[in-house]
Amino acid sequence: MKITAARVIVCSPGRNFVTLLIETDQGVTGIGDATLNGRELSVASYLADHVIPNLIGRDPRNSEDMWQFLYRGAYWRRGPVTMSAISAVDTALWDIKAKLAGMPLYQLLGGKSRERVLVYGHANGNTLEETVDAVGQYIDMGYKAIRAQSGIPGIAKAYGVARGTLYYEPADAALPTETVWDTPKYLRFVPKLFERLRETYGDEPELLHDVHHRLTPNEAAQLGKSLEPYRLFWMEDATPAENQQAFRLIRERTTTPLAVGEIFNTIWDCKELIENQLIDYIRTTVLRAGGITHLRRIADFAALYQVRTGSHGATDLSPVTMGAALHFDTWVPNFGIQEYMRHSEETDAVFPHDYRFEAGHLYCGESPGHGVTIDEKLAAKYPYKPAQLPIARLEDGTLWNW
Ligand code: GCO
Ligand code: MG
Repeated sequence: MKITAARVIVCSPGRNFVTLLIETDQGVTGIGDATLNGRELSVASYLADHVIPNLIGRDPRNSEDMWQFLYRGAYWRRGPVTMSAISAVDTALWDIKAKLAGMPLYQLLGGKSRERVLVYGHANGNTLEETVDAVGQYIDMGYKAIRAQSGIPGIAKAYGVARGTLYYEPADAALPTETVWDTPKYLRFVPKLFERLRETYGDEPELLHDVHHRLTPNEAAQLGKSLEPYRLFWMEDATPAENQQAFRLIRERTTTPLAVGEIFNTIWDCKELIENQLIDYIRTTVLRAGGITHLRRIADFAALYQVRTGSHGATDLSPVTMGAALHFDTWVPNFGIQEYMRHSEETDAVFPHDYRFEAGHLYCGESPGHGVTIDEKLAAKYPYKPAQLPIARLEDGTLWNW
């Protein structure tokens, strides 16, 4: 069996997506997501110029050898561009493998460990009151777990506040929007928000919060401690994680569960965090961390230390990633939760899929493969639009972590 052709499809049905489609001599095709928000064309070129010529003529069933070939064989290892490209190839090959077997992808991983996948949605508002109402709307929609982000008094354009109600789309301009950050204002405000959420909705709903890399380890420890009474499911990306040992400072001072990993791309980025039990949830995804092949290694390693999964699932990860992630989540023994930011109707139409939401959970479909396809004709109607993520600056102009 041979790969006969492959192509990169760049489209923008509401936002930009990069998709790899692989064709074989047996008529079976597979697709993988290669979207890297704000840097899409670099992965498109990596695939088209440097990866696709290597795929033609190779046996698509040897996904492990292909992974090693693209990782070791490139000589230049790791990094978001390389690893997103490898992810797309790997996801497409697992899609093909499962279609050849005539099985949904989760069956090839080891079958079902659960019937349904717990997801969390994104509630947000410009003010504390609006955010409290937004959480109520998510509860009414059936969500059992909700991430709450709010505008902060005195901070213009705080992280995580949407223009729409169902999803948050940060890559909003061809050149980065400038936002302002003020840690003291944030640290004073956030405990008040979660106090009100628990007063209003009681103990039942799981509540999550994303710090989005803004704090120092000591500030993160202070926040974690002040949130302990409100029993968060997790506090996410509390501090940048290039220095994995930074989490030791947070860990030693608070019992608020910690989640990290959406920007990681290999097991090496989270090795110390996991083996020292400095985190509770690892958030690497099929898309960013080398596809099913490598994510499975990360999850198995995490299981040794009772660290559970919590895959990133923002709108910049296409429905292809969501489909593959749901098969992974259905199998992975140490599953924690799955992020679920809904896609726009235009996006859903370009990527027909068989997963569905019901009562706070997502269910992967039963069709062979990962269950997501691409309507190329429709995709062609939405050409690429340059869009970058915002940046953050302190009030004195210092560039901060967005
Ligand atoms: C999340 C994320 C996203 C990212 C986005 C960047 O937890 O969902 O932090 O909202 O900011 O994916 O492209
Ligand atoms: Mg995040």
